[in-house]
Amino acid sequence: MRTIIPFQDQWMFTKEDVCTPVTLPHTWNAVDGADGGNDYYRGTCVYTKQFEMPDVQLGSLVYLEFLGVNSSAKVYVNDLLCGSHDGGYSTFRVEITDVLEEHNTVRVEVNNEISDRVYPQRADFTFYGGIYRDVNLLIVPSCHFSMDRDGSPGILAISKMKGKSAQIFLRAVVDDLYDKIVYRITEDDSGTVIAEAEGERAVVKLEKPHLWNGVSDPFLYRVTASVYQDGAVMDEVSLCIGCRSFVFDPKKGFLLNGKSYPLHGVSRHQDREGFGNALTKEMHREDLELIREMGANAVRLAHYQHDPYVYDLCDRMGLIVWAEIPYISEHMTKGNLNAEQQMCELIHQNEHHACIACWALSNEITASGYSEELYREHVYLNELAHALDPSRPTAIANAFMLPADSPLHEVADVIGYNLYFGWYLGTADQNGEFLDAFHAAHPDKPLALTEYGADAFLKWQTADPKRGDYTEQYQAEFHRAILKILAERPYLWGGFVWNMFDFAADARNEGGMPGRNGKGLVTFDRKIRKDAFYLYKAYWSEEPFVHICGRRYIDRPEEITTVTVYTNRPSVTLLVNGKRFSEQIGRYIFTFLVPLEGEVVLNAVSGTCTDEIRIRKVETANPDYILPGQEIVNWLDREVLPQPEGYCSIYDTVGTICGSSDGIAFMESLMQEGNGTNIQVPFDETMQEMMKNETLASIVIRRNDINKEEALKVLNRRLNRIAK
Ligand code: GCB
Repeated sequence: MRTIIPFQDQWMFTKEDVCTPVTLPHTWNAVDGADGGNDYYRGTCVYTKQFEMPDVQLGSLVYLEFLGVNSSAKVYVNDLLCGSHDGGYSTFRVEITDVLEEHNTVRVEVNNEISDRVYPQRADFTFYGGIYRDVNLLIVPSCHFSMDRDGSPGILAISKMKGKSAQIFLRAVVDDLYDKIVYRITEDDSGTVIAEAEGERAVVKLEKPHLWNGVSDPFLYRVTASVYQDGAVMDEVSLCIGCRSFVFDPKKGFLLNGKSYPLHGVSRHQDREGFGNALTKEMHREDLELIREMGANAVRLAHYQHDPYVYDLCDRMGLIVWAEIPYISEHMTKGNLNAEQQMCELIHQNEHHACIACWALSNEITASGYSEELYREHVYLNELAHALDPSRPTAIANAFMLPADSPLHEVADVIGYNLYFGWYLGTADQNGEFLDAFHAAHPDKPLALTEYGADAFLKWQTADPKRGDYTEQYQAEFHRAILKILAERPYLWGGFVWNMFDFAADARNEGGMPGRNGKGLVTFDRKIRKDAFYLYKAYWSEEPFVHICGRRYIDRPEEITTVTVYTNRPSVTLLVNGKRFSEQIGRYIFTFLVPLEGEVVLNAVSGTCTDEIRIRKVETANPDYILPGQEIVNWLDREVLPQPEGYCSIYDTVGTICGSSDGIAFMESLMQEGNGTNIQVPFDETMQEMMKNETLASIVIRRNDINKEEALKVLNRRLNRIAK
């Protein structure tokens, strides 16, 4: 039988000749990858560990198994190169049997430097370097389930529903000669044996199986495969499966086991404040528990393969998963092999999971431009994913500027658009209009809103939320609008909030938080649920609760303040300083207009649920609540920059400016100058169309990497020379 020895302790880590003892998981970018400046260390670091010869029977093989090393690794034992791996998110194994001695040293050279062939390279998140997931030493007998099939468990188990019965397709790859392979299917909880089968390939039929039914009943079976030689079991592998059917219907949306099951989804990036991507199991679990607490039933595990434990938890919690590889933001001519390898690993390592609904080929891949080569690679990846797993559809998440007539829409089976109307540009309602227009053009393509979101940092508070102000209030207002849009469009197979958690994107500098993408509904340290979290909880969760919004908006200058309460209960009573103020009957969102005087304690009561916040009346608005730089909006109102007759100015819309070829050239050069992230977006016709109602001033105001007042003046001078 195999032996698994955890290999997390007593590593030495060397970065630029400085050596420190570390315990895995570990990253060298936990701090510099999350503090802004796009200057985190990207290079090669070395991990070493000494170990004694393990107890190895004659003929057994020894492997080192890595669950995630970002981005590339070379593994040496006793100074001999035993293997290497490109791609930071998947499991890989390296055989070390023949190089072992009495005393051994393993050395792993890890690098996260810029590459032209390993994905991802351009994306809105930090590529933390390190051995940031677990490492195991595995000792397997000579007759064992294969360790060399793209990091997979060596067995395949996929279930497919046929009417009310399920067919379980089983396959094993065994290295060495063997007598027989036996599969035992048990109920995972009770251990009751349901069926047995034999052979390298087998199909087991379960009549009326207990279905895996999403969050309400995520029932799992366990498949245990044993390989026999000379009458004895040599190796055993077990994994969980579930019996369920998924349908992505272009008109009815998502169906689970034949019934409509709208996907209430969130996206998750894995990193966390202070830890980067080096997480414990408890942290992974906490993330998924927060997702469940909010009532979501689906999760987009973005933008790469997540820790194996996360897919296990999603199986157990009944969360439906969109799985993807980090083929993102730009196509790299030399990157095809790597994208294909990452797809093979994603599928081979995870195909048994009941939770996974689709394999996504890419994310916003046309953000840096479209090419024939990019298209061909999608066709290839699509074929590959189907060949590896004919049971699941492929998917793609498009950038909003990808036009509805792009040939790329023909490739993947299901489509998602990432839309940011109401945040980067335009108004939230435009998301609905965009989706309707695409749906009308492609009525047979299952469509989802795979990303939408607005940044909020808790310091910024207001009674008058506006797009781009980074306040907790605007974020909640934005999500309220999107919830309506989603509810009104049953043809969508799902919506995925971007993002469940704030995350690090070292190239960012906005909202007064360098290095942070603040679109999370929960803070980067997972400690605070923003108001918008409770909005979703009201809509999606059945666990009774009541939440008063605005607990961080304490100092309020308004005479009468709006108090918003979210609950999934049918009524709310508000108490002001202990006295019953008003009772309302309604759904999800309740608003009370409360006259303010002095210190005020607010209590909301809904059945047995209660919540309390404290606010106070102040004479003038608290300046600490307003993001520095926002005052530029007032400055713009005051100082009117020149607007010569017949010529453009920053007060004109992109549509007006693009009325002449000079204007278009001006916009093209402006977009080239950057947008505060490390992704350059080309200013093509679609982009022009999307931005046509934005004034130049409103675009500049959103930039945080520049002196806005100065930039507005300079741009205005340039625009004043362009005739309308
Ligand atoms: C996107 C990307 C995601 C970014 C997000 C944003 O469309 O897919 O990686 O983080 O936008 O916040 O801008």
